[in-house]
Amino acid sequence: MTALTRVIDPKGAVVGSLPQLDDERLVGLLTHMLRVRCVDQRMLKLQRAGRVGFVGTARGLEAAMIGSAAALATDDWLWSGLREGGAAVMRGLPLAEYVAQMYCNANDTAKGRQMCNHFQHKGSHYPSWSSVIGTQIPHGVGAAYAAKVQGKREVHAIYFGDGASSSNGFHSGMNFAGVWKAPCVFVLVDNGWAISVSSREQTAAESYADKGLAYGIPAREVDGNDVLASYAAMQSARERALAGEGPSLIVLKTYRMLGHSSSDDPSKYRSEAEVAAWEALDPIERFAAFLTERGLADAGTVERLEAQLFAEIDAVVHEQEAAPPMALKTLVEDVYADVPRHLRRQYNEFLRVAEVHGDAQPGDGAFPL
Ligand SMILES: Cc1ncc(C[n+]2csc(CCOP(=O)(O)OP(=O)(O)O)c2C)c(N)n1
Ligand SMILES: [Mg+2]
Repeated sequence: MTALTRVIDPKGAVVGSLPQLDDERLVGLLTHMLRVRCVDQRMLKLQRAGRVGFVGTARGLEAAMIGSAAALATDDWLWSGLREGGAAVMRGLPLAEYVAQMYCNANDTAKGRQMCNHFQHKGSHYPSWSSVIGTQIPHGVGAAYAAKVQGKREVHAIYFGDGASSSNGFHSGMNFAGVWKAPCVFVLVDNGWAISVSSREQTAAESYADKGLAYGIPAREVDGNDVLASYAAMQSARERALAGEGPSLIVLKTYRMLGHSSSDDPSKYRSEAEVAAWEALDPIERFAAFLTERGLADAGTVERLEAQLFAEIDAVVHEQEAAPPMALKTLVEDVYADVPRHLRRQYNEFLRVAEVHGDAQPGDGAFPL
């Protein structure tokens, strides 16, 4: 068992050792966290209006994701669980590609082959999400081990949820990583829930950090609503991996404020009092209080930043709503050099159906709602 590590307390007062970050980077962390929140708000609104199909938000998880990912270097890799799209944006995934993926339009780099809200970005070492829980864990470990064999100086940060810590992928990935001393960091985002299963009922272990013991992997529990503690935890785990000492497990304790996804009603399985208790621990308000205390923010900073971010996001949404749908022919591309006869037949049938019923239509760019 480990004690919860903190750098700033819920009121924003310094209670631990501050990581070395200059003022610009500190304010940058606030902006990145706010961008995650604003993008989520917009996407949820679009989903409710029937413009995009599905959204899973990260409200409440902004510090865990942004703080930990900010300590990664450009050459490092980030393997996402279900909610780290905002970290990918911070690391270089263009917002336009993010939104295009939500619409699965012609600019979607996954070519409409993923469910929406499942991002990928080659340029920033961000492999495509898998909705199949825990499968990214052995994939990330394998890639980390390959990097080690090839003598590359890079770390693979593998994110997953409390629920995913019960998956086969977690156990096999942790075991291989421990034995091979793979240069990876396991980031277990304990956000309180795995859909309707409470994280307290997910395991009989006293702490998720205990799960590292069986695999010889050092683990610590960190206050995931503390962006600086999340940063510091990744920074030291990364250094350990680069020094050849092997993987670490970081447990970021936080809370998923909204439903599991846009298809979920969390009021069916959790109390308003529980949600309210976590609302009071909001990671953005807490970090804004810290910045204010240091003279890096004032009472209007969050509001001003939000206005800028919504303007940025809305411009991108306009542009992507107006983009055409993915071309039908992409259905049969990329796998075979020459499209085989059975696929050609199916494709021709699609063309016939599209001719009779019409192809998918582009949006009319009429955002905001
Ligand atoms: C192998 C597998 N089993 C079940 C599911 C259904 N499922 C989707 S999300 C989820 C819970 C995931 O919880 P957690 O790992 O805590 O991630 P969170 O959603 O909290 O970020 C489940 C069971 C799935 N997608 N894949
Ligand atoms: Mg969870």
